[in-house]
Amino acid sequence: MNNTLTIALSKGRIFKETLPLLKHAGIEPLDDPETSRKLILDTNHDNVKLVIIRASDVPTYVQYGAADLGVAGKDVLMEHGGEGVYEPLDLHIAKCKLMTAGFKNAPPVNGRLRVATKFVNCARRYFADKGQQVEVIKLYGSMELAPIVGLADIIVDVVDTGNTLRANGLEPQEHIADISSRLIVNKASMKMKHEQVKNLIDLVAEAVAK
Ligand code: PRT
Ligand code: MG
Repeated sequence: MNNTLTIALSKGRIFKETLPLLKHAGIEPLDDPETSRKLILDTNHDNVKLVIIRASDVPTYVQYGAADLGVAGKDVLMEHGGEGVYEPLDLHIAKCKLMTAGFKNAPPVNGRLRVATKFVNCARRYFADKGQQVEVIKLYGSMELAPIVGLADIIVDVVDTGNTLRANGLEPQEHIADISSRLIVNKASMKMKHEQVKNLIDLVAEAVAK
């Protein structure tokens, strides 16, 4: 094991909202991922690197130890299952809700409800717990389109303001979970790099509490 700490982050809201927390911990990237094409960003510490990847890939990188730590939405973590990672800290950033959504006053569905989502595991679990038989259809984006074109009756997606849903004639319906981003840690890194990892968690926790 080396003494480099690798932190996996996604571009966009998670990167933006994590930056001040890392700054409080004394870590500042030397490049901006929004303008740089680099996938590995150096920081002001020789032994701290940031890897910039898709939001849904963050738990996988941390699970396999390709990154020691990461920041991921609870939606992404629930979908991944959380194997091989600890989740020591709720960062209270990138908050939203995982919800079902559909047309207002939609007529009742004959037969199995068709649910389009990228959160297939979350959706299956949610409807199974309710004892409702559904057909889950995996999509990778633009879920709002599915009910409009008749691909599905409803969708499961993360919702913040609900503006995207409303702009497409849909409304948020059932609340599945409150979502925020979490700091996650590879289980082996937590043991092998305990001092470094613990120190970082403590500093980030301090920044969250401020
Ligand atoms: O974009 P990509 O496919 O690479 O991945 P991603 O969409 O998962 O990444 P990103 O960066 O968009 O989201 C990262 C995390 O931010 C998610 O996993 C959530 O935990 C969290 N988050 C918080 C959100 C939102 N708020 C949010 N509003 N993720 C997505 N959205 C979407 C929403 O689905 C809608 O399409 O943003 C759009 C605007 O939302 P409204 O409700 O305000 O209109
Ligand atoms: Mg996105």
